[in-house]
Amino acid sequence: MFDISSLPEADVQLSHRWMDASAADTLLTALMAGIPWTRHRLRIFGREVEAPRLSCWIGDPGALYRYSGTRFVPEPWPAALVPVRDALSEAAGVAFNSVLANLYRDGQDAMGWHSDDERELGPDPVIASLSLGATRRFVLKGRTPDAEGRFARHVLELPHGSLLVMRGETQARFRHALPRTARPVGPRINLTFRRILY
Ligand SMILES: O=C(O)CCC(=O)C(=O)O
Repeated sequence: MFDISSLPEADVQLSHRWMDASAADTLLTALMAGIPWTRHRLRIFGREVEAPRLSCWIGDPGALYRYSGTRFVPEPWPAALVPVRDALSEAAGVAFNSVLANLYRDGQDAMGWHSDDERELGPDPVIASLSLGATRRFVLKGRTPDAEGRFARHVLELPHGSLLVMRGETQARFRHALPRTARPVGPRINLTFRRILY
C-alpha cells in the first residue's frame, strides 16, 4: 500500500495515491465549500501573528487542542470527512478523533518548522496526513545534529490524494515544514488526523 515505508531515522510511510483522483477531486470540492475556514492568530516568540494559511480544527466534542499559544475548540465533523476518518483509522490502526485542516491558497501560504508534539497527543503520536489539490514539498529536518554536525533532511512531494503517516519517534526526532514556493501553484488542502488523549 505504501510507496515509501520508512526513511533513515524517521518512521514515515507515504502512499502517493492513497485516494484515486476522482474521489480526491470530490473531497476537495466538498471541503473547500464545507469547512468554515479561518485565519488563525498564532503566538510566535511572544508576538501575535496571523497564520500564513487558512485553518480549521475539527473533531469529537471533547477534543480540545492547544498549539502556538491558542486553545482550539473543535468544529463538528463535516459529513464528507466521516468516511475518510474511518478509512484512515482502519489503515493506520488508530481511532482518530480530530483533524487539523489547512488550506494553502497559493504558493505564498506555508507552514513553519514545528513538531506535532503537543501534550494532548501523548508520546510518539501517529499522525495521518492526507493531501488534496496542488502538489507541495514537505520537508523533515532532524532536531539534533549527527556526529559530523549535520542535520538529517528528507524532502517529500505530496500530490493530490497522497497519504503520509508519521509514527514512533518521528515527532521527537524531526521537525517538519511546508515551505513557500515561487512556483505558480493552485490551492491545496492538507488534513492531519490526530488522536487527542482526554
Ligand atoms: O500541509 C502539510 O502537509 C503539513 C501540515 C502540518 O505540518 C501540520 O498540520 O502539522
